[in-house]
Amino acid sequence: MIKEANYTRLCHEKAILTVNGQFPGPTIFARKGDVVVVNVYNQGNKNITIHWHGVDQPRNSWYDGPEYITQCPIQPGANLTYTIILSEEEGTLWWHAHSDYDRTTIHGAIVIHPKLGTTFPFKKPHKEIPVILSEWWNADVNLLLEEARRTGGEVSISDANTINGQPGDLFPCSREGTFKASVKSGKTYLLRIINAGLANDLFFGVAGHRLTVVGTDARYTKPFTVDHIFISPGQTVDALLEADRTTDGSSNGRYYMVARTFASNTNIGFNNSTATAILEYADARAGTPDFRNLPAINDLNASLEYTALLRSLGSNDHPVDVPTHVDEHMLITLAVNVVPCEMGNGTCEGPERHRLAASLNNISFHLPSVDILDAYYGAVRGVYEADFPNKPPFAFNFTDDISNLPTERWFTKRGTKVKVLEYGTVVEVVFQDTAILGAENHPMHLHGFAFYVVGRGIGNFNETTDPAAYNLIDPPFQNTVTVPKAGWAAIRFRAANPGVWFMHCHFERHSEWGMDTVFIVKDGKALQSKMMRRPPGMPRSVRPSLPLVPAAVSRPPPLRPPLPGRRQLSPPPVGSSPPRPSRPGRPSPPGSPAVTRLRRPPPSRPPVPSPVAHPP
Ligand SMILES: [Cu+2]
Repeated sequence: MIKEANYTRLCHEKAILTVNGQFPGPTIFARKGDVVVVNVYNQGNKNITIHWHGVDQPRNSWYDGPEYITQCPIQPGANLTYTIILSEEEGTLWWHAHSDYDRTTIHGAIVIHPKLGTTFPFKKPHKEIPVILSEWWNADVNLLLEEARRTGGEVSISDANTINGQPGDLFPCSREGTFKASVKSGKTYLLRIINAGLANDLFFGVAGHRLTVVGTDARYTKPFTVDHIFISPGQTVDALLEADRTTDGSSNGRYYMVARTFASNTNIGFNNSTATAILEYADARAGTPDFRNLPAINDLNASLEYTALLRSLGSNDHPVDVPTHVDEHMLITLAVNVVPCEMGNGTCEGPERHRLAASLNNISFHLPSVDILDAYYGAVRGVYEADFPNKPPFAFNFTDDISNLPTERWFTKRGTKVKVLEYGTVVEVVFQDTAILGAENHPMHLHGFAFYVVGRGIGNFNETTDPAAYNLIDPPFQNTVTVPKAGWAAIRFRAANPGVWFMHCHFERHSEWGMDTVFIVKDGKALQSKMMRRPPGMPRSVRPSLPLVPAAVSRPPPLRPPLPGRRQLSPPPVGSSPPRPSRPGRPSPPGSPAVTRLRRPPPSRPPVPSPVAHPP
């Protein structure tokens, strides 16, 4: 049941959208191979969809969830029964809203235990501890989003990182609610860690204890032991914690669990707060918990060193099957961009007063007004174009210093372009970050598949030399890969799941701006390689057809020559959107002068100079 409920965090009460009144939402417990049926009743005040993150949903993209990709939204008062087909996944996944910024509060864990008669490939833990990492905004985040869609500027950063919905006792008014996990000395615990946040890569660790990572994204890994983990939005980590401490002279038997942002681009706004929870031994004394120091806020090496440790387990029960032959090579550039401001040149709140955007291969994805799956299934023309390119339109030094990139590179174009694959095609995608408006990590998430992350590097991908260093033996199998700042990551998957599958950056603002595309995998010949038939009761379109770009701004304005010393002054972007008119069925919240509710004003940018003001 989607409904509003009042929650108080940081001394501030507000109504948030919840599932069954709970925040974070309820956990779905299942076993490998189960089929889970979930009835979603929308008693909220806006359109909504739910996505089962990391569930491959074989042949069943009908119930995958992303709004206007595989379904139209569930309107207020309506309901939809999702069928969630688990197959190879075992470990921790999660579910979340896939409409607007609703996943801020509408999310929860999916815990997939081994099949009956099988067990974990490690010592059975005494208990399991959920660790859902996320963010809290004091303001209504969908109002902030609406404002950003209007202005073309940023969405304000959150007010706190959270652990299981709580900022922890380093924040005001937060002592009482701080999440506590009780442990007994001598026992082993399985932490099921999820990064459900919208904007922040995170480091996470537990004072006085190390963590032995045994899984990620519902696939087992070779175990490795670390002081802290690194986790991007969309990812999960399963880690064992040995409760091997006792209360002694120096410790109260209380230990902080600590989560803090890794900011890959410190030129943009980011949340640098530290969320805490407390691990408490049965014989704990009152007093301050021990603290765990995490890597510095911008410690790129710490994030890379952690990620390099991830390896698939590769046992008899959990074998590795990396495709060694590739049918289709794709190089996809990731960029934060601008598009012309439709309100009049120079009046938006993005860099140089353009509208913020983002792109894959310089196409900024435009959500259609009916879902792509329905259009594909019903052979409806005009909803999408099947010409998403296998490489970027321009070759340039993608990761060059931002000040060396000409201003023309800032601009992108909107389009609803998808990539169509024959059933069974082996695809290699190399994601290449660009420095266009600031290099940054990007957690790229693919629906419908997990993929092997066969390579990763800093700088520009070299198709001649880099593949030689690929790991084709035991690469990690994930559904969300962290593409490193000013670097690249290579993934491989076999397109043996027919349907329509979204692929997007799991930084919400980047996805909102258009860092998305869609794979359509065609049916194969055998019955078991064809999509299931359209189930009854899918929601109908509620949105009028929208022009791709308002006619008045179908051409970009003339570009100004680069201004020496200017681009460094313009903070590269954070937060906002292509202009999507507000949707029918989503009533404007009453009394909501969103602009006055921004926690901080957008960074001031110098006015756009007139041509005569250019230096010679
Ligand atoms: Cu991104």
